Amino acid sequence: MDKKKQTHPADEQQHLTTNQGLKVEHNDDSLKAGIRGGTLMEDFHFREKMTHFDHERIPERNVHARGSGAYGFFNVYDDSMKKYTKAKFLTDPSLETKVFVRISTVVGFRGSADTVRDVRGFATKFYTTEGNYDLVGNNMPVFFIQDAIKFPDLVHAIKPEPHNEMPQASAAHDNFWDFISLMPESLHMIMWVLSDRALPRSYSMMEGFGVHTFRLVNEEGVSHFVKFHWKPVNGVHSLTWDETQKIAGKDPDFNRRDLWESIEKGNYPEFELGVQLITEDEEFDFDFDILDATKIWPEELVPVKRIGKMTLNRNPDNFFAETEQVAFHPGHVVPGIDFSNDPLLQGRLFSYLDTQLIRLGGPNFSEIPVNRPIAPVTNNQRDGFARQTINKGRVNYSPNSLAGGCPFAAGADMGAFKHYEQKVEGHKVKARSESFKDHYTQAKLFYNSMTEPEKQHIKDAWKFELGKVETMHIRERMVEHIVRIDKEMAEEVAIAIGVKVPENVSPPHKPSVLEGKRSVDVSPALSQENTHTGKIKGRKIAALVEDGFDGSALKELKSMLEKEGAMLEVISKNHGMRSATKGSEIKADKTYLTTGSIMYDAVFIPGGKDAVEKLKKMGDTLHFIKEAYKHCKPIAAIGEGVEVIDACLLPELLTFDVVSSDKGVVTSRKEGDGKAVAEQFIKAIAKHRFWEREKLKDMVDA
Ligand code: HDE
Repeated sequence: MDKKKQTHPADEQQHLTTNQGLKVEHNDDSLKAGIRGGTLMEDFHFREKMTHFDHERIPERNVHARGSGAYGFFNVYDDSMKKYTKAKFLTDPSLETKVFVRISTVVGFRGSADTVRDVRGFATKFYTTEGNYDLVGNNMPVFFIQDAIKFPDLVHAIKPEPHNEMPQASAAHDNFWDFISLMPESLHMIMWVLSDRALPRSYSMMEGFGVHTFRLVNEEGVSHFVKFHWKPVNGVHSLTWDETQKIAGKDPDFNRRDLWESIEKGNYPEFELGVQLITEDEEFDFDFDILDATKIWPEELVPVKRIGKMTLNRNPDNFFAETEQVAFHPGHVVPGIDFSNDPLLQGRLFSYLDTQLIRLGGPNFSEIPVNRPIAPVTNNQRDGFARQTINKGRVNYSPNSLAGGCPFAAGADMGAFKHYEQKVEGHKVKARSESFKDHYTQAKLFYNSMTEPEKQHIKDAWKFELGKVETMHIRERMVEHIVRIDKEMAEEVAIAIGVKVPENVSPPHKPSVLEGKRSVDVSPALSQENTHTGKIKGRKIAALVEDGFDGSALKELKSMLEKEGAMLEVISKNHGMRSATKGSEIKADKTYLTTGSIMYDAVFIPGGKDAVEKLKKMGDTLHFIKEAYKHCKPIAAIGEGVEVIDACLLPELLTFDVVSSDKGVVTSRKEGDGKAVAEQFIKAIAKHRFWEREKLKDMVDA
């Protein structure tokens, strides 16, 4: 007789059950002794439900607590990397390697806002056929400190102060700048953190860096030093400081939502993987130590070779199960990738495994679905909290004869990982190499490589950060460091924070071992303005619409934007359908109450006499346009729509029928110019910001 097939509850109707699979009859009242009586211990359903709830929270990550995740895939372009590495996923173009990426802020708690000034973590788990490889990087190529032993101090200093737990997700407080003022090795990283790189417009619009020097090792056992890069296909784009603060209130999930929505809409974020490679012989050729994580290898000295592309194309199904429980570790490597002696990296190799034990409750976190490798796992490790694998057989030790010696260690020729045999010699010392003691050259290099607007943003960021420091001698010590980077910057900052620029600041120390080595004074690759690709994929454009708008102009623009992977949202006073004079009616996506200009990259105002008469008189509309203008964003209008821009009385702006993207305001009163306006508007959106307007910002009341 056939046995009844056992099915999983999820395959049947969705009955409510206990964790034992027992169907539950009543979920709204606990079991009581009489209708007004006490609750009975016997109510196992109540106790199970409540106990589970009581244990729902796990410790958030000490750093990088707030993150967003996505699945995707990686393809290497060709087999040219065979010369450098035996890692299959980097050399076999026929392989498509599944990935999970988690992008995070560093300082804020798990519920903090996305758009704070901070480094972004950029961690990628490659599920390769040879085991999981984790590239646990950041969106900045250097780090604050040179030796891992200072990490607990750095993190204590930057996190909220321990006596009152303030401020949240911000470095702008005394403890942090006290620490930094005494740690000049951090100054290069500080320049990055004060730059626009710390305010990404979108997770698809930032670079990623492995930061440390790693090794690639080929089939012959020859090693090259390598630095890893992620280059966003969308280019690098940032928010302005004013926008970030307003967005933190209006939509604290701004970057997370943007990532989620782009993937749902099929505008998949894409990043090219790049490598900088040098031979072992070149190790001492540069005016920095390649083991020092506070230094970049300027791309003009060591070019980035783009070797493959990652596409993020699937959102996780469950935030906790996947994004929260994912466990990265720089020590998760595959054959062909190895470590350097960078003392920061060496410390990380200890910390990441250690932290997962407390965060995920024991040693079996690699069995959680998001962490599970696709390569088979066979070893003698057993038991521990929440063990999932049901190991069979009696043998759990090695060597053994009872299981025929299995599982046995494979040779490197059978795909096993073999540590690179580096010769080491030296005294056991707690000390730092002299070659690590140049703390200013690359901070200066970064600053000198910025455009004028980028420099101004850095100066403004100093003013904000140090302006929040209450202890005057910390402000003064910081200004002394800034003098060694750029005198003019120090003078401007000093005035703003009310201190004097000290006389006779000692010049920066340059270790003699680094003198006369390969160097550059300017690195154009450091300016994000040089990363723009002319594409508008992932950008969001607002259209301001009321009843009686010109539907045909809006429709034309919408379809042109969508073809380029951008998104148009209709904003109106109220939700519901807006009637059109020409073309078809359209649904309002958002109202002035539920959104704001800060959430968009550009603004469009279609014509239509009735609509424009209303828009011109609406304070919210005028504020929207003025604020977009102040944030240097493209604005376009066609037909009567131009009158709404005129009504804003924007400084130094006279709208003519000049259909040009030069100034970022694209207008024409001629209805027939719809296509030309749209084309120029798209060009302006690609440029993103028209920084020359920044000098007018005090004249715009928004
Ligand atoms: Fe991390 N870091 N880190 N870090 N880090 C963690 O690991 C640590 C450093 C980075 O999305 C922790 O699982 C030490 C550099 C990312 O889950 C912890 C040092 C870089 C993430 C830890 C560093 C990073 C982390 C906290 C100095 C860029 C988030 C939770 C030696 C190359 C990964 C966890 C995710 C997370 C330790 C410095 C990137 C405590 C000791 C440099 C992207 O283990």
